[in-house]
Amino acid sequence: MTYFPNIEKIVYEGPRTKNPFAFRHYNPDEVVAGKTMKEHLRFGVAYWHTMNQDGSDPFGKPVNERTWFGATEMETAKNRVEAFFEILEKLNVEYFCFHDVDIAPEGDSLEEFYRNIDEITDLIKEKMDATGIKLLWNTANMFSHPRYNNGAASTNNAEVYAFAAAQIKKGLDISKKLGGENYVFWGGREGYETLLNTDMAFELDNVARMFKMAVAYAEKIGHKPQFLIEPKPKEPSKHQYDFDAATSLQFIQKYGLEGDFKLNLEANHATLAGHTFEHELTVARINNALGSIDANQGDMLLGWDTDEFPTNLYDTTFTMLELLENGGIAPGGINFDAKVRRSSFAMEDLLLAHIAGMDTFAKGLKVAARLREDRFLEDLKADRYASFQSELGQNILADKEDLESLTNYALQIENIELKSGHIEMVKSQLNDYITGEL
Ligand code: XLS
Ligand code: NI
Ligand code: NI
Repeated sequence: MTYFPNIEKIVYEGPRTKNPFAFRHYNPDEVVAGKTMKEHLRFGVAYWHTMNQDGSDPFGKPVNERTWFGATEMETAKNRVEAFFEILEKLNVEYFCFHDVDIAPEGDSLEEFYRNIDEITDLIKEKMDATGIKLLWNTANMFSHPRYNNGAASTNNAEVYAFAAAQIKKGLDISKKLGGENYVFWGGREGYETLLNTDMAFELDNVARMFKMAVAYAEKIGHKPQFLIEPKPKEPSKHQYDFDAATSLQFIQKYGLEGDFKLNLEANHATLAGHTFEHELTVARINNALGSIDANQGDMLLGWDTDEFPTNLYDTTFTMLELLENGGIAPGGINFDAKVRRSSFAMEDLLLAHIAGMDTFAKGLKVAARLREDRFLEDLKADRYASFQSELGQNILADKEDLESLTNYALQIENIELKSGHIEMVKSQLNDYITGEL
């Protein structure tokens, strides 16, 4: 049984191909900046957007044409595994990510949920063994069920806290079973609606307590994935605790979680927080916390997490510059946390949309590599900070100066010469790199 009978495995055909089911830039084994594109990009497909998303929105019913629905929820769940691995293989993608509820029906009790998860992960494991496709990360969905109305690890209800723990425990068990390389915590309901009834310190202590329990359990079962916190400022909660990279890092540092936790950064979450994605990536990188990426893009005219497939070349170029500067993203990857638009409802759009995202990242990688080869930004920055190469600058950097010595120096200065940044010219030159003229 195949769900995409008319689509062959997608291969690289170069930018001039007219075949929509071909890569125009992503050539997995091509070496760029010392590594193959495949090694650089470590693409992953998100189960939830690809297999579970029905195209409905707050104003409209489901529209997506999907052929994997069966007579029971479990039958559908099994069909989805088949179809999912067909997509991964046809896209030549090596990694995938999922929430517990994406793969298996929750049933009427925790025991039933566990049984369903066991059965489906057996199937997933078979597929992984047969194809060599690997689990980038999994996570527990602790935001959709009504019990999580007031949060999961930050809940006001101790029994809900216990339920969240049970989902995380199972999440780590299946991470071990499937050899997951990372484990993600995105706190969709970990936040508050109003401070009138919220004890923020109490809730944050409890979130950290839960994370420490997760680390302890991973150690106990002898399977420790890289733990990742995924920041997002809001939505669904009005205010989410893991607001952005800087806030999440402060949390990690306050509770001494640096050794086990890094960040999973999502482009659309960055813009919701009022940052560019490259800002978030830089904040994580300079704090040794750049763990993995949820690749998507938002729409500046819409104020929510629209999770569009990344097609903006400037964004992917800046992202790849950061990833190269970081020395790579492994054991993280580039997970397409992205969904097809409501008007892209056909089955084949699932492949076309991923091809678009993969090509945009591949092209971004090539541009970023060229920029680095030419030392375009390095030279720009070296020139901008050149005054720190002077005797005065070197003394400051060597911590040889103090307020008094600097005051003595300042008193001798007759005229400070400032240099123009010529930033418009820089941006125009960057255009030439992107269009391939440079
Ligand atoms: C939602 C998040 C979510 C996480 C995984 O906005 O991006 O999909 O990536 O729970
Ligand atoms: Ni995400
Ligand atoms: Ni998101």
